[in-house]
Amino acid sequence: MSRTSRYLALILRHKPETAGLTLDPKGWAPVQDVLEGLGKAGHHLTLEDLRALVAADAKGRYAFSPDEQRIRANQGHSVDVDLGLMPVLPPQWLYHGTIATFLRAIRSQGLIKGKRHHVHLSPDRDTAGAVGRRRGTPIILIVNALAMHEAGHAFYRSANGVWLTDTVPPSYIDFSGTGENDRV
Ligand code: HQG
Repeated sequence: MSRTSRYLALILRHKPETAGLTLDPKGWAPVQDVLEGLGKAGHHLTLEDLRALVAADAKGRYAFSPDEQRIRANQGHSVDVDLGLMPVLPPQWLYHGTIATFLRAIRSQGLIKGKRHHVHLSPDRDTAGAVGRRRGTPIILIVNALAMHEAGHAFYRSANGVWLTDTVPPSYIDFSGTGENDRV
């Protein structure tokens, strides 16, 4: 993730005010204002540059409105926005990449969303591994998403394929790949 992309994530997800931006209720900001905000922070981009950054982002973090007048982050916000995602049927299994330090708390509380709007789940092990690796040696938890759905938990999928849900109670988590079962 480049410094510019990191700054864009900061202003579109967490602190729009640092770039003088206001997000609308669905998280959109005017492209012109975003370019100005980036420029003031030393990231001088043309519209073409921004288009290229959005297209090249490995995780599809950003999206333009169809008329290209506005831009938003596809997920990951801590500011209060409503992305307007519709609940969708999840696959049987989803994956969550984390690290050993958090296992004890996850065993008792389940997965919680913390500052983000949702718990983030991955569609496959490799992606979950990459998410966990941001913090250390990854540990992959398997979530019985279909059973959660059947029990009434809503699942959403962001524009970049990340699965989102409110919370994952411990009873739906398979900890068997963590090596922890031997110790409890
Ligand atoms: C852990 C990146 C203690 C959780 C990635 C994680 C993802 C708990 C951390 C996206 C816990 C939260 C999201 C509990 C969960 N007790 N720790 N009860 N429940 N945790 O960054 O899922 O680059 O908010 O395991 O690729 O790591 O931002 O969530 O380690 O898609 O686009 O608390 O962020 O995408 O960390 O990552 P995060 P995450 P971007």
